Amino acid sequence: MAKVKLNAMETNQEPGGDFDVVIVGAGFAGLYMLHRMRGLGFSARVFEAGSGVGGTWFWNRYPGARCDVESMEYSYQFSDELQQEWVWTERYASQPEILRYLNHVADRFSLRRDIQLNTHVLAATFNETAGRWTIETSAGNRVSAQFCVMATGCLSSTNTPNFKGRSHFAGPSYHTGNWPQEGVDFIGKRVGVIGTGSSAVQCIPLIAQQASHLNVFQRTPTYTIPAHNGPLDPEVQREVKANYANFRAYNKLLPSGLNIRHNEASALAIPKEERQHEYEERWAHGGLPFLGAFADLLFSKEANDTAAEFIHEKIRSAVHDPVIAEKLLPRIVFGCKRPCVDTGYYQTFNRSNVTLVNVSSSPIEEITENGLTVKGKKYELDAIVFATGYDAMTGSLLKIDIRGHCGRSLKEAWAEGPRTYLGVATVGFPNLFTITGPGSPSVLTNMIPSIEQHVEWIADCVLYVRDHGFVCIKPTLAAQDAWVHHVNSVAGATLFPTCNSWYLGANIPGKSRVFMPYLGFPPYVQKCNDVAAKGYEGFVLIRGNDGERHAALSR
Ligand code: NA7
Repeated sequence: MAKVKLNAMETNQEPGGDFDVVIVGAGFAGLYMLHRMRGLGFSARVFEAGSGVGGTWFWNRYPGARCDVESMEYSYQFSDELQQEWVWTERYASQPEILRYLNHVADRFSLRRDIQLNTHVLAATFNETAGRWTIETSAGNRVSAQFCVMATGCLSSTNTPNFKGRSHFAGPSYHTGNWPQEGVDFIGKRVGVIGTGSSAVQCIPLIAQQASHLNVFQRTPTYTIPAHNGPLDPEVQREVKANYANFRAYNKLLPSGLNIRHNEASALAIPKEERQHEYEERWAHGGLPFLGAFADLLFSKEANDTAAEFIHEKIRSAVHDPVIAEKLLPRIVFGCKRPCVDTGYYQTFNRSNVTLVNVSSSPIEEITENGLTVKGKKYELDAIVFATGYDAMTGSLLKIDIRGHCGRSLKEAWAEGPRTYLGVATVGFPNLFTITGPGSPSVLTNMIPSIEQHVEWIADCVLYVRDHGFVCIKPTLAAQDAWVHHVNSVAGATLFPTCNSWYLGANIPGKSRVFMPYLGFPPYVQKCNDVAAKGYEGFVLIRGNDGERHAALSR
């Protein structure tokens, strides 16, 4: 930590400046974007809200925070030296280990000198006459940039529901996505965890070990697959590293960019025993590869039911009390919310100090000074943990007052749900790019290759603009409309829209219900490559003097 603080002090804090590129966020996306832009000779400045680099992995320090993608995959591949030298210690890396990795990356590529920490970007305004963005920050910066890249993350704007009486609670409360750096001691405390998504599933088993009593307030039971985490076998690591380029290239051809073996068979086309065998093998292997058990799990409700039933049986056998087990059974389509990956989640409900409280039919009524009430019953608590998720994919973007063509805000442009071309650009916002934005595969993939693909595509695009004498690039309405239509029709053919997931924005009251990510990493990459190869098909490229540019941008 001392080192991070020192580097923060060393960071350039000039209030003004003109840059080729301003990048918002210093997580996986922002760090690589900076490295790439600098490598191409562009001047760049990164603004980061946190007091250190790391993004998601800086903020999510709750007990048990861990990646659900295996360590050998969840890392950058742009530098072979980097991927060869870094040694992962566990099959699934913990938050502290990933944060150490990102700090190593920041140091190894001397990134810190262009990163300003402790700085929220408040506004980004496009000036049509100058053809440049003006970026204003909480630290008083007012800088200009030809290009603005939003590397703000898909799950970084926390959602704390506005429960009645929330501010009356006398004890400490925490959101998993904004956890105190110094950690939290729950020993001897009566703790309430609200939510049973991925963050809750990771922290509940560990908080239960400390708390005198833990109440888990569950609205929707979740599917979770055991991680079977453990030390990473050095031999496995050596083998992957010996063939890293091929391993990475192979994974990129898989639907989620993840090293999941996809069974092409239908769950319904084989005898029950064979199906059970496949599920058992996947359960024993652990983690997200369970999703690849059969080709039709996300397309046929009948096929999906077979997976749901299998997991129901696993829950029944893990949880001793049949009444509690029944309450834990998820009734939604398996996979329509991202499945969790756990260590001892269901077993935690066998502990005598853990109570599962159903808040589905009777929601939390009120938070009081000493706890909260459900159905008139009072739960006394010393601490509350909000594991209540995020305003995903659009939340962090819309918190910034982004104004493009004619001063129109992104909030207005996306009032009916986000609309982008390829998830990287939006009509009316020239020279603005979003890394893993809505309309791109992002959260349905291994995020790191998705981020790298976007960073490289954006960097190539900026280079093309510069080298061909253009000054601005913006998507056409026709290209954007066609892409949005395509994203929706692909999602519409699946079971994804059947449940109230954050993929659909359904967890945020008032948010438009639109399926935000694009399903299918390889076709997406192909489409992006084609667009670039055709001279940025679907974009308008603008050159010329101030007057011509202004006229072109105003159209
Ligand atoms: P998630 O997956 O969005 O989970 C949030 C949880 O909080 C979920 O169980 C919600 O229930 C629950 N929630 C939200 N609002 C309420 C209210 N008002 N009352 C009761 N319960 C509520 O967020 P996570 O942080 O766990 O995981 C996010 C992603 O990070 C995850 O998908 C992985 O990709 C990594 P609901 O299901 O909405 O009924």
